[in-house]
Amino acid sequence: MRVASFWTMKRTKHPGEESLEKPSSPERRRSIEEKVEMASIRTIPTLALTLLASSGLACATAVSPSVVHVDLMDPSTSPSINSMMIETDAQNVKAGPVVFEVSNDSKTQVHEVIVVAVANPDAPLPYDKEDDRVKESKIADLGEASDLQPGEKKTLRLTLKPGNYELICNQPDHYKAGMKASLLVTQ
Ligand SMILES: [Cu+2]
Repeated sequence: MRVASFWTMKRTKHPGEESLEKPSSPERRRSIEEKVEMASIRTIPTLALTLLASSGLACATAVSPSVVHVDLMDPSTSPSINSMMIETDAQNVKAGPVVFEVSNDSKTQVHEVIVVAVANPDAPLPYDKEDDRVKESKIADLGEASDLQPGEKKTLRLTLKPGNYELICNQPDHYKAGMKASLLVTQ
């Protein structure tokens, strides 16, 4: 079976090898059979390597993280932006490892990003009006890239379960000013 399939492959790969295509005498046939046998012996290690390589690839695919780029912006970033905001390039990702590549694109302000698990994506987070910040003790803070200076970049690696999440900046007044973005993590 394996010999036959190798034979087909060999013929397909080398249509120019006419001597292998039309066996004309018993002697010739025998010599071809020997060649095929030798070829199949050489094929076995190759086959094993191929299987190893493909199973390795499958493993790598299974654990490769989702990447979300997060841009923290405000009017100093560009004249076209008229409020503070968080922009992401993915609104939903698969459950598992997630890498947040966070970039503070402001030219003047410190920003940050906190990943918060939320039960209801439409409900506002508990807010401390005196501090002008989300109450961090009352939220499910899963991780953060805190206090990025203007132009600074940070990487945040998390493993997320399916559910709703919110990305917020909790510098004073920034959440209220609009620095939030939703993220849905699916099965
Ligand atoms: Cu901010």
